[in-house]
Amino acid sequence: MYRELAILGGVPEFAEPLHVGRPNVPDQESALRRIKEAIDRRWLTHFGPLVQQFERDLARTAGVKHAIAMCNASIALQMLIRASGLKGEVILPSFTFVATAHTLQWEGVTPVFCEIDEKTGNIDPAHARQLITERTTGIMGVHLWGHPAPTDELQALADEHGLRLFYDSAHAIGSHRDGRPVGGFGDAEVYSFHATKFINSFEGGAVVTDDDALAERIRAVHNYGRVEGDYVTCIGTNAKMTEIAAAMGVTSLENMPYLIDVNRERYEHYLAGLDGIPGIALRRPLPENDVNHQYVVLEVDEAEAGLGRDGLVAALKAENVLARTYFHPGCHRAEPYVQDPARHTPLPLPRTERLSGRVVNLPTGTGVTVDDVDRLCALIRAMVSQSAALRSAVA
Ligand code: T4K
Repeated sequence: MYRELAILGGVPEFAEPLHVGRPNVPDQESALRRIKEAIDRRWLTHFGPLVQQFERDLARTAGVKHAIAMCNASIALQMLIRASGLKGEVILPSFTFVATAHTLQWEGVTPVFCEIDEKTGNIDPAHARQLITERTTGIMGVHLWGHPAPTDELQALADEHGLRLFYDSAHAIGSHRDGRPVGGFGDAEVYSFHATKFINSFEGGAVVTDDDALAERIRAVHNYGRVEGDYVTCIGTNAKMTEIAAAMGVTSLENMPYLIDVNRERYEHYLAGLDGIPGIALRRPLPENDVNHQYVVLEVDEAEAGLGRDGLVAALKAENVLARTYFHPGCHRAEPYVQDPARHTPLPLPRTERLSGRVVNLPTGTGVTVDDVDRLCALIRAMVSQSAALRSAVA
């Protein structure tokens, strides 16, 4: 429809859709070789050699002693919550993927949604402090879009109130804060290796921690409660990672420096290509945060751009660019939590509401070329400069 208006400045169409979350498969040959070796060994799951290697590689990446690989990050979060004995209420940002909240609720813990710092999109420790009650047992930080949360402030708050501090680090493997890798903060962190993550194992997740006792309990709960042989110590389940998943995980992880370079190169093209477009700003990392750039996030100021975030997403979709609005509208607006705001959202969350209505995630990673990025930026520039015409087309 927009193209018919002939207002897109002659920027060519994308013949194939551009996706956010297109999986990276950096070295197909090695992944397939490892998968074949696993099949030849007839050792397909249950702590096989590839899972063991992946766990060693992950622990080294995180700078911690223990990594426990699992079938996905949601289950890894649940195993962590279960093994650590969290109860009552846990404080977390509303501005995250709903899995962060659901895993707590699924384990019988009440998620209590906290406000964010609008500059970073991450949890605001000052608001977290206001939410602490006698029922609070922990804080679940999130390194949103791979940008590390304020770890020092959260640690100080947790220490002051005797709370467990965990991180949902689904987006953040390979990111650093003040030179320290994400994975070693708080009592434990959880990575995701879902296909859409820049390091993937088809589906997968892992808990990383320095806490020996916690690691031992997680190992038990993720394997039917068994520690050695058939000796059962607790009620567990089956959350194990397969060898096939680990084959992909090991291969992805050994290519992480290359994949971060790919992400950074695309981010820099976005930075240059979007420079000076009124009302359009790329979210940038704080100086103390070195990030993996797996999410490229644009903020749209409707008053200046003349086009709102949702209008931009619709206009891009018509051009075969499938942008995402991670994480609109915030967990506190999700059906299961909205029904009991006094319990889940005792504070108003105006910053979360504002930011979640203004951001859009753009395609990056090996699934797009820098030429695609340059063309996409030119499209956005044309859309904003012709926003009045676009607005009447959307209406
Ligand atoms: N905590 C946080 C903060 C998270 O963001 C997530 C997951 C979790 C915890 C839980 O982790 P896991 O349990 O998943 O390990 C996706 C992912 O399913 C989810 O992993 C991710 N976060 C969330 C942010 O996004 P969808 O429904 O938006 O993804 P989907 O399947 O629609 O795919 C997105 C795009 O990727 C599509 O445009 C197509 C493309 N794609 C996707 C897949 C799966 C491909 O091209 N190939 C593929 O194989 O949830």
